[in-house]
Amino acid sequence: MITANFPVDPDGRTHHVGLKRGEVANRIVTVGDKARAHTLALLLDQDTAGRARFVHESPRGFYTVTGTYQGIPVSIVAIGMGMAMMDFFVREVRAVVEGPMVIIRLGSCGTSGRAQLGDIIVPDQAIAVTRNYDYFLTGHGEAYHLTKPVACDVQLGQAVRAARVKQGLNATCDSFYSSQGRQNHDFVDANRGIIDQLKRTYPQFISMEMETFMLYHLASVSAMPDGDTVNILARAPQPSVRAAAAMMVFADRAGDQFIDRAVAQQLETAVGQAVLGSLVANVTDTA
Ligand code: R1P
Ligand code: URA
Repeated sequence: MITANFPVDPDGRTHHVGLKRGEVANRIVTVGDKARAHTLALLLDQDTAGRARFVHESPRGFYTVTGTYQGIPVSIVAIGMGMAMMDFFVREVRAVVEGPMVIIRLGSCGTSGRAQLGDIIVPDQAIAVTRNYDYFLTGHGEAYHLTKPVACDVQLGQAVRAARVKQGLNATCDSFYSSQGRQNHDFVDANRGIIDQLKRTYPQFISMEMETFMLYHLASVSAMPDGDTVNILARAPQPSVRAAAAMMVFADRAGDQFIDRAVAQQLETAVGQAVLGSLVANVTDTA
């Protein structure tokens, strides 16, 4: 029977991500777009000696490749954009994977000036920036709400961080446009001051994108079956999902420049290799 609480089809496939037990590994690299997933899939062990590789696209556009990297099972999952898609992805893969999980997001981001085009940022913390709809209804309060920071998994963050990588606080925004301070004359966005507000509130602010906070947040409240799922202040003593992110700087907002597509593709392969390497090599307590 399909329940309304957590719908899965008769084969056990979750309703949006479309995966069932055995189709997704407990070590995952998640990306935004399918082309990046294809680039990363080329880095996986190739199909010799009949080693099968699983590929699946759900009707909602979640695209999964499962194979091995250096002999260890890994999945690459393209989820699209935004915190809601990250929420679907993390919850639905968690539901069909046994035991501890490690998830690294390989994404792109903009920077307000503390980094340069083509830099890699591994944010040790992330906040969410959300539009305050009441401000646009009433004119009262702030137009955007900034949360407190949530941290990545320390060990995993260190593993992903290589010599050239920058760190800092990432702002995960609920829009590419309004809450990232892009000016658009078609809408009232009240966002001229948002980047300065971020810099003032969080001096370590370095990057803006649209998913990482949700990944860190869900990891921070994930619990092993015997963990404390009730007292959120106590936090799950042993999170069942450990998370980090590596983000390529595609937009320099201070210099108003966007990365060249060819440069971005080279970057994706290099960062992909580093991320897959840390996913399989440096994380000790994952099956
Ligand atoms: C916007 O262009 C998209 O790029 C960033 C943002 O978070 C948003 O999803 O990440 P990805 O490159 O991973 O999609
Ligand atoms: N992704 C974002 O969300 N913002 C940028 O400026 C670049 C990539």
